[in-house]
Amino acid sequence: MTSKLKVFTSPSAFPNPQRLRLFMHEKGIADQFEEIIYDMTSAGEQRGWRHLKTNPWGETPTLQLADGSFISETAAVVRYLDQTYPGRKITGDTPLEQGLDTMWDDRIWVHILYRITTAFHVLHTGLGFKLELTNNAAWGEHCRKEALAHAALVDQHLADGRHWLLGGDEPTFADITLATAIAFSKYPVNATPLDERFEFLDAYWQRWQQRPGFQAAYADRQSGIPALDNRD
Ligand SMILES: N[C@@H](CCC(=O)N[C@@H](CS)C(=O)NCC(=O)O)C(=O)O
Repeated sequence: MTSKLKVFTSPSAFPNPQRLRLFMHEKGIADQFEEIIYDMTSAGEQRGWRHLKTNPWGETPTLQLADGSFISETAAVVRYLDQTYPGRKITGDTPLEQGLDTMWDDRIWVHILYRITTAFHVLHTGLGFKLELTNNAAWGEHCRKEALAHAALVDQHLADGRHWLLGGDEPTFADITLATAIAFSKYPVNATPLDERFEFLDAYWQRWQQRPGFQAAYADRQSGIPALDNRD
């Protein structure tokens, strides 16, 4: 019997559950949860009726609370856990930090990560024929260009030598979103590796890989990125 809260996720190749997983490792609370990892592609468990009862949007991640209710949407789950558990406040300590973290997280999620995931879904069969019904090369290509344009703005922001988006000593949640966006840009079928295109994002990506929390979050070796999955 376990009294751990359940979190419904996917392998590390999937960027939104990975944002949550990376947050949990950076916060030091990952071992306090029971993780149920769905088979996202061939089985498509996330779109079956059992999961739809927990999250009608048919997505991961989803967290089950002690009273049996559910909370989903990555940023919502992260902000809830960050406030509930002790330790470093990864979504920011002060109201200003929280505001800036949300600003950067929104910019990166909406304009970079969501663009790349849309390109993933519409440029090829994405999650597989059982799940993907839309193919739209022009839309996918537009999304890829938007992601690159916004990544260039973030690269400029990092050009002043700061290590993390807010300029502090440790990454915040927006940095976690940016790390997963870079990782997903490198996913073989996406073929838009942001670290190879942008100098400061490259240094930033190297910096992330040194962190124990990052290494723990990618320990399943299912990111699809050879440099992560084959490291010592
Ligand atoms: N807005 C959602 C997006 C979640 C999302 O897109 N999750 C993907 C994995 S990265 C998913 O579950 N996709 C399943 C599907 O499309 O069937 C969030 O932040 O939680």
